Amino acid sequence: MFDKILIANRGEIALRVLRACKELGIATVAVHSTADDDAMHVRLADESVCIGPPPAKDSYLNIPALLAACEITGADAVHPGYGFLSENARFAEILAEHNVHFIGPKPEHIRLMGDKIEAKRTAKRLGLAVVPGSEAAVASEEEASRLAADFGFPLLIKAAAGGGGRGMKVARSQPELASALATARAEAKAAFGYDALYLEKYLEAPRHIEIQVLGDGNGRAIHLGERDCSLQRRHQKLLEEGPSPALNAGERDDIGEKVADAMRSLHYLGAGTVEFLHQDGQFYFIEMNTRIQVEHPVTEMITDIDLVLEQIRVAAGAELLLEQKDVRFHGHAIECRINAENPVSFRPSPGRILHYHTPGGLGIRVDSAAYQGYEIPPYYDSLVGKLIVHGKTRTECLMRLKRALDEFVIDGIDTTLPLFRALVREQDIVDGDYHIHWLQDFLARAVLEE
Ligand code: MV4
Repeated sequence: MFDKILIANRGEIALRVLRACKELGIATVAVHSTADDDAMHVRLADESVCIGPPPAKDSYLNIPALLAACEITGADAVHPGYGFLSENARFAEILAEHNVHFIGPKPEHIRLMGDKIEAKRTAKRLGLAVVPGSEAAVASEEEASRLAADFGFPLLIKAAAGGGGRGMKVARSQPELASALATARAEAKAAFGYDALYLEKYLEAPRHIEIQVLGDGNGRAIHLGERDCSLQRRHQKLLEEGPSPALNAGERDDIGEKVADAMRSLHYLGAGTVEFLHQDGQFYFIEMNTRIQVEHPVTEMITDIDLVLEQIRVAAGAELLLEQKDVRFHGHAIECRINAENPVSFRPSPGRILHYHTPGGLGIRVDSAAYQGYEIPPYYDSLVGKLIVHGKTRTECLMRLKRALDEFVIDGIDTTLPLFRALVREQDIVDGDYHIHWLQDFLARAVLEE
């Protein structure tokens, strides 16, 4: 096992990793920018190293500074959390070259899934259904037109380097195709410096359902069920839940086993999330994330498996002791991402938290690095904390969630708490009847009703 882990992140996920390390008896190193001198992850770690000025590119993304911090402290492993360097294959390789373990997948798998065309090709080869579309990069307008004749409109043009919704364009008819292709290519080039594009049949109103996996790199892999992450605004998830209201136990086992099999064939190492669109009872693979995700607590609450602890164990070379039959699903969990944003305009609202009171009681978990008097810096994402609620049934979970949202106090800044209080009272949410465009439609309606 590792002796000392450096956590190359900040905020609630840095705390989450720290907690797993403490329970394993592993020493911890926090790194921080000068904007995070007063951050909770710095206070709770055994040691801390300042790695640069506030902009992330100079601190949390600064590989030489992180290497120096490993060297100074003698850390033998790095946990990257999510975001920042978590899906940077080169970072994982550089750490290995310096005899520091990366707590995450093999670099080859990070790289493979980073190219969405390669990821899709791999998923298909491993037996997962993909959205009908081009099997390689689309080179020209003529080729796109030929594919359109095969698949029909509407079509979605995606960037190979994209993901998370960046650089996508819908084409609803032949006359729209050329300009959609040109715009997508220019945007991909500008955003990623890589303009390879691919094309898919556009699904009008699917759900976003993702499967959590764990592998030990030697052919053992399990799935931990799904999370329904359809409630998003501009590709930012707001509320996630598991199990998905759209699946029954048979469908869950079926897709889960297919995904676990694929991960066994790959010899996947670490935690991962395989993303699907789900429409009319069918699953279509779209992408895979090779990191721990923000919404991982939903899965932890319904399986009682500590995903970060398992990540650390398998990264240290331990074999996966959990077998699929050991994974038991119980009850229902919902996570709300509480952001420091205006709940109507979604404008970021950094600043000092004057009053802070978190809800408690049975089935309530709050993952946050916030505290009374803490000043949220303007440089990073606006997540203040995650409220995760568990119940024996979805109904019980929603009752507890309503109650917990009413208890939560964060004063001094704007937060998205009022939005969640409204959301959980919407009939469609109560019924679990929503898709990836539901939230945008709701927000448009809510403004009209004001
Ligand atoms: C799609 C799609 C419809 N059809 N692909 C957006 C993020 C990226 N991960 C994939 N995305 C989509 N891909 C096909 N063929 C619709 C979306 C999409 C979406 C997906 C998941 C969650 C929210 C979304 C919001 C808008 C569009």
